[in-house]
Amino acid sequence: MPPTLYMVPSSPPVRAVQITAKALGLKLVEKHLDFQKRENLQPEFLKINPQHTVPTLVDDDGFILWDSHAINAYLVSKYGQSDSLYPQDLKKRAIVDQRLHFDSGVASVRASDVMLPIRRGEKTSLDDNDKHKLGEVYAFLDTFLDGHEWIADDVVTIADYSIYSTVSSSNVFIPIDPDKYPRLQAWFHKVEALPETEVSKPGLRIFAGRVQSRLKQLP
Ligand SMILES: N[C@@H](CCC(=O)N[C@@H](CS)C(=O)NCC(=O)O)C(=O)O
Repeated sequence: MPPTLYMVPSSPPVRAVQITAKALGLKLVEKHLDFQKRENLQPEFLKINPQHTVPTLVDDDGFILWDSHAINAYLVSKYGQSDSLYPQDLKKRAIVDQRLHFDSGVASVRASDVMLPIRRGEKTSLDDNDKHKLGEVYAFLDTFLDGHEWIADDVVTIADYSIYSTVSSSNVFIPIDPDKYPRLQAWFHKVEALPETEVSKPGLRIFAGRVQSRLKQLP
């Protein structure tokens, strides 16, 4: 029996897990939760994940894990034919982990800070502070890419998938300026062209449609 993924298609971290599963050739049973109906706050789901977040994975043996970064590392370690997406080599893995923590602790947090007030209808435009917050993330990422093909290594890793999922969402609000962040822009197009990222695009389109309908002035 394939692992089950509790998910919402528009969620950036869910999309990162979908991409990783696709890259591994792993089929997941996707269980959609309806956040409007607060299905993630119902007792049945809270028993699985008391933090009530998606993505949440339940593996074939009942093992439960949440947080997209942890899930992706687990999936590659358990189901990967090789370690290239999450290398065993101590230093290579340390760099991938650093990028994953950057996504988890900086990039996705700032993206949420900017996006959530708009998604909730509390704001209909972006201010300079929003632009500064995401601009700084783009600048950091552009620097990480100096001398590197991919975000953490010379090969694609799960750090590319997580950061792509976050940046493809931020890009809806504040498009990457190719003059300021040429390496980031080039990397973004390369990740977008990877066949495994296709699986995440319907969810990204839902996300973009919702956000754009709430923004008075499109970027
Ligand atoms: N760091 C987590 C973030 C998970 C997260 O916050 N997911 C959001 C959707 S994008 C969620 O489930 N929110 C519902 C809630 O917190 O109740 C990850 O990478 O999985």
